[in-house]
Amino acid sequence: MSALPIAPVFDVAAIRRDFPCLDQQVHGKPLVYLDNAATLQMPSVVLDAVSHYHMRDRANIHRGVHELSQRATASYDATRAKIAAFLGAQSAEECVYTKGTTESVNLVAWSWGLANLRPGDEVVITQMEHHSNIVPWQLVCERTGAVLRYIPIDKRGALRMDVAREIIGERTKMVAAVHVSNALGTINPVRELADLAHAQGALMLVDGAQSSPHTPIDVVALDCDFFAFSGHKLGGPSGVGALWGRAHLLAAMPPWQGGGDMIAQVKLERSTYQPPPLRFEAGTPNIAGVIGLGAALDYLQSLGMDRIAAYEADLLKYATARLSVVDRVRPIGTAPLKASVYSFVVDGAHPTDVGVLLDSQGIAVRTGHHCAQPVMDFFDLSATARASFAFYNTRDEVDVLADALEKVIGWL
Ligand code: C6P
Repeated sequence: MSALPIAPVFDVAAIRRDFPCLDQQVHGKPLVYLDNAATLQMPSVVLDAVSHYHMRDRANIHRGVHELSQRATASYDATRAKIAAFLGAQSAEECVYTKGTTESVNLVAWSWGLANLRPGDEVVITQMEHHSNIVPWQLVCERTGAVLRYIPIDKRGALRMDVAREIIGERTKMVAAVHVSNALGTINPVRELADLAHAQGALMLVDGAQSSPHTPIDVVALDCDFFAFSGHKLGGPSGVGALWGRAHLLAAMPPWQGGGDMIAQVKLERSTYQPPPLRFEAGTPNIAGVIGLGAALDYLQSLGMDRIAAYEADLLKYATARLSVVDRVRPIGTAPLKASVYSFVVDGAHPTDVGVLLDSQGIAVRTGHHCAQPVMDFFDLSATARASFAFYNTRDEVDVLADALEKVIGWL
């Protein structure tokens, strides 16, 4: 349940006032922040929740009988139910606090993967994964003798589902796929992948780092087994996120890190462990981060994820039309289903130069390989420039970007 009432209309001007960082000049120009796929700006309610913890409730959690620890524990624990509601999960106990998507994938790879993968088993990922959904599987496959396979993409940056149907077979034990590509914006048919995985008795992990900020998530409808996301991409603090997993799968998984809070009893000879989610949460966590994440989820729910999705879909459509007519601009990633990301190259110019010159105009975009080097290899590029949109961006800002691009391209 959201702590804030749902906004009756999607009032972008009012929403922008909730984000203090947006209201500034950069290099003498009004900031146009279009690097939301890297990190979303933080609404005041999150800043307030984090600072309230530090100013009034700062204490360790699950460890103190004193008032401050009780208050901190209550706020910290409350985020779990908010995550469950945000993801459409059946139980808060299925939601494990992590450092973010990267740690969530690593948790599954190192805990479930080491315990379950055998030589000859196959883990299937896609060619458009972020490195955080490639490297953990490479590491665990090396140790277990399992084989890592990938589903290729086509020239538009869409998944080759015809190949997916051939690759996902009786040896497959895990399918791990990104829901929305950070480098291309492609929305993947993860429900279809989950059906293919389950038909073979395999599990399905969804990297939701880029879908969770832009679309309503329902893990039951997606029928996945694990779902990973990051707090900072949702307007929460960095260094915090979550892994959702089906209760019976989490219950069967061994700990992957040991320390305080995850144990039932410790003897010098051996230890016993808490049930999930605590089993996977060793050590003093990012308490303020988890509290801030709870406030961020409340904030997004108050805007309405379906409204956010509809608004951003319109903005991306506008941006695609507006930017695609700028001379020498070539979009990278033109799949039929996309969210929030416009990656592009300027023919004859390096993306870094484009990024630096746009910055001189007050416009923040990301340039580079976006931690998705296999995508760059596929398109025979070393980098792209990427404008990524959020619910507080406007068509006016898209126009500013398009006009600035025309200007800087003239300089290059
Ligand atoms: N993408 C981007 O600019 P962490 O770092 O754990 O919060 O998120 C990792 C991650 C995983 N999957 C996807 C699809 C992602 O986009 C990201 C983070 C940022 O695109 C930083 S590289």
